[in-house]
Amino acid sequence: MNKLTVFTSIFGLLGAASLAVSTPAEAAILNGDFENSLTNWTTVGDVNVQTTGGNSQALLTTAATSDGDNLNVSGKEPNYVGFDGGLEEYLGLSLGSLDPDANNFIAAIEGSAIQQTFTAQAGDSLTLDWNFLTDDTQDYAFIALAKSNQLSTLSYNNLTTLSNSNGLIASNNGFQSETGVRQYSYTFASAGTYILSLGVVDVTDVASSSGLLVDNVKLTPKNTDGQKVPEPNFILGLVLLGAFGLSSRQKKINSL
Ligand SMILES: [Ca+2]
Ligand SMILES: [Ca+2]
Ligand SMILES: [Ca+2]
Repeated sequence: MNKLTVFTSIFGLLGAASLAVSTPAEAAILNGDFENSLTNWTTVGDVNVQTTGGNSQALLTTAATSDGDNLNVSGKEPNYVGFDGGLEEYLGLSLGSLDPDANNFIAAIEGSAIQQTFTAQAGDSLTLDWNFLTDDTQDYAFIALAKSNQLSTLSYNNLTTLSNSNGLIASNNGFQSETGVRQYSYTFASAGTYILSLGVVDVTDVASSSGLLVDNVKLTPKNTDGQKVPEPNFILGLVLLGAFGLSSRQKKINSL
């Protein structure tokens, strides 16, 4: 190995190390397990944290206290949908994007949501646990996920709707029925700043409420394969060891 090869190897490794240092080891979805209440989340409408067995989850509902609906969990009313200043505008969605079929008068009327902005790299995976709770047949919950500059282009068909009228079971969460806990997963095709919104809406009328439980929202970096990404200091340590190893070998070669 000549000197040029040694230097090329060292600088190649240092280049890799500086890349690793500039990429955060942990992705930036904060308080995705809601163990710190609703910190780091923007909330609209009726949202609170429900804690059972030492575990906290976000609970969103369409229940308005003004309708005498005792399923309300925060004392705040759900926001109306489909008008300026309503739920869609708060979330950055365009008016009408939450209506399943406005031409046939199947429109979202009022609802609640949570939102958080974060940065993802290509190949990162977003996962979260959700449970749709309902006393109705047309209400639904949704996930809206888009790059921050593309959020307003989402339509109803781009939303992930969280409801399953064929698979509902009896609920122990204050509502008649629920889907049970299910997991949502999405792998990002490109890096960027993304906005994640989760919400629940009344459809057609404001009666018979629905709710959404959310927990364990997290971003997993692409190169973990189930293992933790090495800390930057550890990577730098490997590079320095490699560099020392090479330079001592170079001395030996020079002394021959
Ligand atoms: Ca939790
Ligand atoms: Ca309803
Ligand atoms: Ca309602």
